Amino acid sequence: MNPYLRLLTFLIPLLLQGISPLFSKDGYKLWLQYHPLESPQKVQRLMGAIRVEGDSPTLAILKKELQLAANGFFDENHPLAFDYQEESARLIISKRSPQRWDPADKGSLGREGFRLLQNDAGAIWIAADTDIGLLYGTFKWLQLMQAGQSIPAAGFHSEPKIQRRILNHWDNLNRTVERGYAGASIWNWHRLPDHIDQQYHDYARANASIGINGTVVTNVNANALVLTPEYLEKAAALADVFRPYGITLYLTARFSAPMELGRLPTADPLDPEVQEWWKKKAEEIYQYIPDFGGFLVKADSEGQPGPHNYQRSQADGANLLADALKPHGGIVMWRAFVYSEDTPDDRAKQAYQEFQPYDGSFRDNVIVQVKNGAIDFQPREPFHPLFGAMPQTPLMMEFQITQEYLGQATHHVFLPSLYTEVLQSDTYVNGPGSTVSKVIDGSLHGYSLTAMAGVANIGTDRNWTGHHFHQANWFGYGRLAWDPQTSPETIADEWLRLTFTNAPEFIKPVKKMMLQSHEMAVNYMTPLGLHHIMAWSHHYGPGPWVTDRHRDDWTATYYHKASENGVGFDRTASGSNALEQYAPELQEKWGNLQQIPEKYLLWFHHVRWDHPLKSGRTLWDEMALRYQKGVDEARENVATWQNLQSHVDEERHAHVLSFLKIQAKEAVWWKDACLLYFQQFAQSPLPDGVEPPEKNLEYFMGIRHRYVPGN
Ligand code: GCW
Repeated sequence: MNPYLRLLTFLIPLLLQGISPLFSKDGYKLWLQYHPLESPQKVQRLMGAIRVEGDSPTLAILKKELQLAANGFFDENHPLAFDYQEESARLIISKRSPQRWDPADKGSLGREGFRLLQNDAGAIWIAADTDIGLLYGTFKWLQLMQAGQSIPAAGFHSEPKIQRRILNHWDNLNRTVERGYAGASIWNWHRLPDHIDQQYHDYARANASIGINGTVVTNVNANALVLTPEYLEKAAALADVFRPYGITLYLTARFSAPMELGRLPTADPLDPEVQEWWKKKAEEIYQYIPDFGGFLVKADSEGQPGPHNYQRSQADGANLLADALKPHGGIVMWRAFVYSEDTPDDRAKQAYQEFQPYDGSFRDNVIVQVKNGAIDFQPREPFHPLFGAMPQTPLMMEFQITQEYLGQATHHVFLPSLYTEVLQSDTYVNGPGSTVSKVIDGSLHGYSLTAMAGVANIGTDRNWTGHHFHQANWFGYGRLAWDPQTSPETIADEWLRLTFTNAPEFIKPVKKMMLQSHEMAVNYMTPLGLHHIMAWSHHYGPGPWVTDRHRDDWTATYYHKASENGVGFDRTASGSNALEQYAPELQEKWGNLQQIPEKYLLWFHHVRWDHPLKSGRTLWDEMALRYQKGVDEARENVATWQNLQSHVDEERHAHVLSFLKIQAKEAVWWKDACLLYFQQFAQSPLPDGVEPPEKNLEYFMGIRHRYVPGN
């Protein structure tokens, strides 16, 4: 052989070996890793004889997914065929038909549900009534195989409990992302509609794999431009990509668009010309996007225009758009995040006051989108009092997946714990057991529309979400939107297996780390019901001293009210009485200093520093020890992860490790800054076990971060 050729044959494999890890383990593949199966024989046998019935863009995606999985699961090259005869097929993917199915199997699968069954001969059937149901079923089956699990003997049935499972992107047309910490917006509006980036497909595929079926691609702080033909054409190109993955596209609507785009003198919802303008606009949108989902609207909030500008109600505003969309099947998701510019009252009370009196006045294609708590995505908040208070108006949940107030890109906080805490909270409106999840899934009040939204944490970072572990929050959000009863533990377990490995020595400690991460972050940021004490505007790091700004309710002192007499916001009858917006059972329990769960203590009460808590310690000592506990755990996480090096590829291991170190360092920053600040009022020494700060309060107050992303 020619010596050059010989050199090449020697060099190429070496080069490939050297190069491929660089590209393969950057996290881009999310939970769809498809790493080699530990015992591949059985799955290999099944995938060696597949029958997929039917033909559609969705089924083409399904076949491609099976091929991708096979390429990863098995060592050798494994081209699949999908046309085995029924008798010889071992994996059958088909819609249900009366001939094939056991007459006992009459139960509904809905538009999106599926069933996995195994027959006596060991063949697997993935069954559904729609192509998208088949795709969901296939993803689930592949996930079970990756996780080393099998289908239960009685089969596996799954149907979403919530109709619309949506991501909200706070992405601007210029590709900045409000409160986005993982790079720029993945929507490249400038290149659309002609260039379809592969990432749009990958995004849709990732969402379909966890059952997300809708996306609002533009920021709620809306730009009317997206409703112009130029941008509608671009949005339509995205909708075309998403459609076969079962994903519906929605847009945000700026309330003043009739003035900005239509040059009308008003945007008054009761003005006939305004109504006509929206009607025409809706018709136009549906010409571009025949299955357009509808509008998400932020109105009368933080500078956004809305019906208040014309002394009209939120219902007037929502109904205007609902009427325009109705003939086309679209819906309006009208946000309840409305609060006054002038701080007339406790901010926590305002959304309820604004919406509750209008229960029953909204059109049937309106759903009111309510944040999980009454302030704003704090590390911990009691559930929003609107849940349970609007039996005649469908309410949907808005969770934040992006971590605006929770350490942003670098702090590992597993959010399904937070989501579940809210979903399982009891509103008591129809007696005990009236949980928020039953409000949301429609079962409590018989809502005909149900939905959940998650503010996305996705950007152009190679691993999509900045922190590898924040992929678990996207994943977990999808799982909970499909079934709000899914436990955080199940979600963590599944995500770890799909993303990293099934090794129990890895799963056990890392799962523990994930499951305690929310409580840990609450401890080092805002223990015992403290809230909104982050730095001004960008919310990165502590800022309990923030005071005296143009709006009171954006300052920290407004919320913690610390003085020598104590700390906390009195929301009982002696204070703002926000408590009155909850059911009597909760008023009684939370209004009582002895009975209120300590996690909500300073949310509802102003408490003396020497007030004794359940531990027997004073409020001050307990607060200080909680901050320390958060720090200790953040440090332990670094050690835990360091020990797991042999289970994780080098690239992801190093990435996560450096972020965990940042988190541990910043937990100390939080602890020191907050304790020094509150100590001025508590006037007590730090209790034993709390490390004294190395810097003084002035130092912390002097820290300025100028270019925090997402701001
Ligand atoms: O959480 C706050 C954010 C704003 C955001 C607003 C909202 C999109 O600080 O950046 O605006 O809430 O939810 O509308």
